[in-house]
Amino acid sequence: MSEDTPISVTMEKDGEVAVIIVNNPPVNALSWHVRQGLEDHFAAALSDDSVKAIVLRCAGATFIAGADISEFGKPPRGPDFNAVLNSIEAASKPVVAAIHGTALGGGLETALVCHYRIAVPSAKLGVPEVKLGLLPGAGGTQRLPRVVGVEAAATMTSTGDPLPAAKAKELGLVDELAGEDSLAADAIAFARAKIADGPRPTRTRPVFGEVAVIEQLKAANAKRWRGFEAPYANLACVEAATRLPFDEGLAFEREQFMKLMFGSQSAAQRHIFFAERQAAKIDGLPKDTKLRDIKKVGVIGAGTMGGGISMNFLQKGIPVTIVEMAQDALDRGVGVIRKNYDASAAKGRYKPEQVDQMMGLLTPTLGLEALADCDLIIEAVYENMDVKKDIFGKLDTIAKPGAILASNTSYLDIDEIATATSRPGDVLGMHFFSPANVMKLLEVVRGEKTAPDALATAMAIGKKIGKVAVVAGVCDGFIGNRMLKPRQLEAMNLLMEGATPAQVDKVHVEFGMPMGPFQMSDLAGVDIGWHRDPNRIESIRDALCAEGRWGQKKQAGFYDYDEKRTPSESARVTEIIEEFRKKSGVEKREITDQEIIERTLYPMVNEGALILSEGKAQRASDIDVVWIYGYGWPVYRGGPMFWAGLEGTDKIVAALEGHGFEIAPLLKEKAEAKTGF
Ligand code: 3H9
Repeated sequence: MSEDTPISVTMEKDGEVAVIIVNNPPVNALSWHVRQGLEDHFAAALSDDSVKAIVLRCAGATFIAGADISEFGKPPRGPDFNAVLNSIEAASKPVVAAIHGTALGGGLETALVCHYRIAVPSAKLGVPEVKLGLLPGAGGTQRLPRVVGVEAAATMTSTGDPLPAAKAKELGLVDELAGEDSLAADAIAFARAKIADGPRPTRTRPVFGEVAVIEQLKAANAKRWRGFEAPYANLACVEAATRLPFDEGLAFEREQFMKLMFGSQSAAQRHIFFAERQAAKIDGLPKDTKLRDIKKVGVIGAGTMGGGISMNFLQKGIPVTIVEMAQDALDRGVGVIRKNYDASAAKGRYKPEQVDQMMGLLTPTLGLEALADCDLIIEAVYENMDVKKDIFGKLDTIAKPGAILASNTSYLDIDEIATATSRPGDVLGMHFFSPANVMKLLEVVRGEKTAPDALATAMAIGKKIGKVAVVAGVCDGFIGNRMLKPRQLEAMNLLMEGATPAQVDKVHVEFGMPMGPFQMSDLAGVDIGWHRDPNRIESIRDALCAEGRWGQKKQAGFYDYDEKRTPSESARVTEIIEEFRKKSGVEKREITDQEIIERTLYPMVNEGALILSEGKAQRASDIDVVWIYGYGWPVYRGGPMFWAGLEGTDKIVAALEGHGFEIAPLLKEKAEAKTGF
């Protein structure tokens, strides 16, 4: 151990039991110095004849939550993890892992080389590596099926979802449940009781269970895993465990792990892991900024958005007063909330009494005056500046001092809305994405005068209701919708030049998006933002709208739809496009899939660069988070700005220039330096 080695592992003795304690906040990750400490202290405990059994436990909030992800891709330091695990496994004295909080990834792999495991009832055990585009690469895929069987091991590794301690005990992953507050003592007593039994064999235990379950998992998750490499690699390793001797299985696992570790998917998924946590941080704001207390929320508008927004708070036990203009709209809105909760209850997500409880927290009303005692008021009426200003003007006279006044606008100017009040410091945007009770993204829009504590409170409440909140500056469409604009524009231009909606959409779906621009338009409503004058036909979209082709809701849009909303290519749309092409004298030509990528996705990167240099996003990774959680950008491509680095910013600039785009100076800079964002 050198002088600069942090002391993150210590050892105590309780009679014949040595207790090795890991203390590496915040999550006891297996940083190089933890591996070093484990190696040193296990060696010491094993060579001490007075020690007859060893307990491994952790200080702080959790057991070991995995390898230290921040070390990945850096030059190796400290002892090799597998070597440390092998020496624990080979210990001649029984080793007991004492688990609280979460035993995840490398943490569970460490527990798996221990001969016994004891856990508190609130503990969770899992191998979430797949969510980082990886697999448990320290023997997890080989040891787990020997303990819990093929089905549980295949499910745990390929989904990454952790098990509660009680379930883990049922499966034999945990030997005994400790008292919630007496783990340290219970583990010592358990270890003492195992001295006579000695270490329990691990590697020689046979794998049990049916391999057929692996194919069933693949079939059941085909949609969810589309494009991902890691779930399949995890399953291949579990399958290998069923037919290969332990050491060969380990070698296979290693090979698969290295392939994933040095591939672009895991790099992207690790980027998003940190990006999501980084997004919560507000530049220039002290970490200890005092938050405002949010005990009661007001929502204006009981339409789809208002209802969805309200559900987020009700689910967290926060009372909501919901306001509408007319009784029937209010009743309809409340009815939809109830219906949604009942549907979730039918799927087993809630008990009926929980639904009643949540609905009991909802106060429907027709007057804004009822919002006087709310700490946060979110306006979710239709997109019209005058209407919004009128509401905010009224709120100014009704809301209590210090209440946060938020607009759910998706593109309007928050600063202008704030001028309708005498308290612009309390005004900000909280832009939810539809369906608002499901989508994880929340853009928190910081106005010019938004007070720091109002902003910090909106971000914190976002986290509390389970959203990934990202700070955006005031601009047309904020981060997400602003980047959507150039994409939609070019998608339309491509139709004029010879591409079909189906071709453009196919390229996007193959890229990994849940749907393409035209499928999205049909789903959202082709008529959104349309001028509503059927005689004014200046674009393909105007022509579709004039004919009532408003999208899925009309069973006609860029595609034709049957009663089950199954799309098919539309001869009429082809005709409309042809007419427009002729009228504007554009020559039809073959459009390649590559050109579609270059003209619809590269311009998003260009717009992202503008957003960054204008300071409308705090950092490139925030833009990535917006696109992953708000629009379904494939996480294995890391968001548009991360992807730009993979693709090559120089290649992107060259292609955009070739297509006649004006290049954002920041993107040009990155291209010249041949770096990503
Ligand atoms: C692995 O184990 C591979 C092995 O098979 C080995 C193969 C050879 N490393 O999430 P939070 C940081 S792969 C480094 O906000 P929570 C995180 O960035 C790993 N840092 O807390 C944040 O930092 P900051 C498998 C980590 O209470 C802080 O800790 N394991 C790691 O909401 C707090 O995090 C996983 O994938 C890490 N492993 O949730 C588990 N984990 O404060 C990943 C966290 O600077 N971790 N940090 O922003 C988690 O799922 C959650 O962090 C956890 C706590 C549930 C543990």
